[in-house]
Amino acid sequence: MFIQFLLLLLPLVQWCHAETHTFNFTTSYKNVTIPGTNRVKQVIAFNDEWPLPEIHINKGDRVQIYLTNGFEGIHRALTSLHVHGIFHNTSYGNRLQMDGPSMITQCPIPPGQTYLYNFTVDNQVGTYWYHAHQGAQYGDGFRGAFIVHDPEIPFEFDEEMVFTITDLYYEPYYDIEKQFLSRYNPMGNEPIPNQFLFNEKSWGEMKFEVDKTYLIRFINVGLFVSQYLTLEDHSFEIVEVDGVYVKSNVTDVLYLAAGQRISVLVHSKKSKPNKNYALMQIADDTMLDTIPETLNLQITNQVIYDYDLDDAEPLKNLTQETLDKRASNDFYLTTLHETPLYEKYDNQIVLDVRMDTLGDGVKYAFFNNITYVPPRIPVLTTVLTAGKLVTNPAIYGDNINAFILEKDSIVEIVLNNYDTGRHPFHFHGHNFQVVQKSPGFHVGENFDPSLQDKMTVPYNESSPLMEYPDFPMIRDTVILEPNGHTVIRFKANNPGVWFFHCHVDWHLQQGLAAVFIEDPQTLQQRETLTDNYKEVCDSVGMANKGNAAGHSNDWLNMEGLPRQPKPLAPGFTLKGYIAFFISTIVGLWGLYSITQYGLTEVIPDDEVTYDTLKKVLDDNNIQY
Ligand SMILES: *[C@@H]1O[C@H](CO)[C@@H](O)[C@H](O)[C@H]1NC(C)=O
Ligand SMILES: *[C@@H]1O[C@H](CO)[C@@H](O)[C@H](O)[C@H]1NC(C)=O
Ligand SMILES: *[C@@H]1O[C@H](CO)[C@@H](O)[C@H](O)[C@H]1NC(C)=O
Ligand SMILES: *[C@@H]1O[C@H](CO)[C@@H](O)[C@H](O)[C@H]1NC(C)=O
Ligand SMILES: *[C@@H]1O[C@H](CO)[C@@H](O)[C@H](O)[C@H]1NC(C)=O
Ligand SMILES: *[C@@H]1O[C@H](CO)[C@@H](O)[C@H](O)[C@H]1NC(C)=O
Ligand SMILES: *[C@@H]1O[C@H](CO)[C@@H](O)[C@H](O)[C@H]1NC(C)=O
Ligand SMILES: *[C@@H]1O[C@H](CO)[C@@H](O)[C@H](O)[C@H]1NC(C)=O
Ligand SMILES: [Cu+2]
Repeated sequence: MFIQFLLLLLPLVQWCHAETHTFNFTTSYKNVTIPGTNRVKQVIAFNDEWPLPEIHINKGDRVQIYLTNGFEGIHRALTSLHVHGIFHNTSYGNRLQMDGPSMITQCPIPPGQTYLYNFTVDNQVGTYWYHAHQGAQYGDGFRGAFIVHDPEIPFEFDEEMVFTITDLYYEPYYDIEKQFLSRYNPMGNEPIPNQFLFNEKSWGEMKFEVDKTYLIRFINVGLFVSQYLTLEDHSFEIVEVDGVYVKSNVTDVLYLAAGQRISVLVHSKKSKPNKNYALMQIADDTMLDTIPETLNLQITNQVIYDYDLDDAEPLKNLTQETLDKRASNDFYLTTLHETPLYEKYDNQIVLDVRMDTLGDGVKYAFFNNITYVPPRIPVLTTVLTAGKLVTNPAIYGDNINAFILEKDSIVEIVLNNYDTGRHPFHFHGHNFQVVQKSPGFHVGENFDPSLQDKMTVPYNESSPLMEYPDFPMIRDTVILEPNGHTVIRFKANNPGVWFFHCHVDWHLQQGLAAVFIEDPQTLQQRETLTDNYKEVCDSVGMANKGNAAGHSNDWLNMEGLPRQPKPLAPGFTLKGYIAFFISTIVGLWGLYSITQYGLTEVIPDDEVTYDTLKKVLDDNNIQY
């Protein structure tokens, strides 16, 4: 009896130890000189400071972030904040409206408004990060590490370090976005970064002492490009991936796609070495359509044993091919706690990934031929105000790839890539088992888009490419390789409205996203919209009730719902033809050169005439 009483008390005792961390962040634009260069870039600061702070909490703690939109000037941008990888599990009293993706779980925050992100981190530990979830905004530096410390961390080390890696664009994100999603970029060429950073600097260093074990957490906070890491004459022992402990795996090359995290143990030299070492950081150049001469793909970071010794020289033998071969493959990692494979699924959802040009000449990205177009009001508002209609897919419209999941069902998502690009897919509110992950196919070959379907190897359930692992890898961001497939499984045990999207932010802007509406009936019982939520929606003129189009009188009325553009017409009009013809040439030339030559400024946005385009091309010596 007494023991039982003590046991009852136990959670309370733990609760008493939980801390609350409160932050007051006001966004603003700020021009900073990128350390190590003389480049000035406009970044997004919090309270006038950049880089943004690392957030460190303990498991079970509460976090309260007051985010005030302080953007001023011409670009009074909207904003929102998402902590990547946190589950916001409502069974612990959390609320979904703290997740952050704009138009999914909240209205975007306009200048002058404050939104409170108030949540606890239950049953999760490890390496996470926070970033803006509004357009490509986080690319301008609205990002930082979010570490959840584990009082019972299952390995020993002497010291801990956190490092971010990222790509960087010098132009403000809103300008690049506009150039990217334009008919003057009909090939959909992703913008080429200007630079790569280590911990938001042009290069970094870490100080090592002899005979120590370091826990090093790496986070790719980039918009686009995956990167390799390798440390001269030391090896990495992988112990955590995306907040999940794994059985120690020793490797000398890591590969991190945008959004992914890997923590490693590194054992320093037993006795004092007579040199310092290079921690090389190498961009995955297969993701870049053009590689400008000015772009440095390799950064030499320093591991310093002794400041009196010379800096380490860059390593010379790092070709993409050798790195690719040596990098650890997450599919073959095993979780420390050996969570068994979900052997069967209740619900299989096949998502075919394609890229194609629509009638407005812009290149979009699709799941099953539907490109995500944000609804009129946040999906969460629809879920919480729809009453019994909540399980009727029609109220979510036909342009967000909405899927309704039943409570506690086992869901399998099959991703087939009918595209030549690498796509790191991220799921909000969950991590998932990676049960199949094919290699890329026909990588590097000259690719004929009309053969896309033939060159793709979609998942064939009757003859899977690899054995299903007994204890599959579990993570929250997984790569889908060029023309290959990836299959993931999870249990629908987290009622919510969860965004599923490519973490190459350019592809998200092109519409590569779906929305999983999980056990919405339970969500309706547990959650109501806070006054703060409704206030923010009021201030941007969005209804606090209704279907995807914002109607609550007739829930099936989709009038005014934003929709994807019509397909390219089979026959072009003369004017359209000339515009398309020339813009394709400009497209082949690449977004890089459009930016370089400032073409977007001289090409008028709406009325495109042959003469204006011809003049632009002639003026810039572009052959056509
Ligand atoms: C946070 O900012 C608000 C409004 O600017 C202010 O009233 C409040 O005192 C601040 N709180 C803290 C903890 O700094
Ligand atoms: C940063 O510099 C650019 C270019 O000079 C300028 O247009 C912009 O307004 C500046 N931003 C801030 C916040 O000062
Ligand atoms: C955050 O949420 C908790 C639990 O609902 C609540 O007790 C607390 O007052 C909230 N914090 C603020 C500042 O509203
Ligand atoms: C590069 O060369 C060094 C020294 O020969 C070797 O230890 C290392 O494994 C090589 N790295 C790669 C990625 O091939
Ligand atoms: C380590 O990872 C590699 C793949 O990168 C895999 O082949 C190997 O089995 C793993 N070893 C352990 C002990 O997990
Ligand atoms: C999508 O479009 C492709 C190419 O036009 C076509 O082959 C395929 O059947 C379509 N898929 C669906 C699910 O409609
Ligand atoms: C899938 O695999 C089975 C068994 O090997 C085979 O019979 C079938 O033709 C395959 N399906 C496709 C679409 O390739
Ligand atoms: C949410 O919490 C419930 C109750 O503890 C648990 O069964 C479920 O696994 C949790 N979901 C996630 C995604 O952690
Ligand atoms: Cu992608």
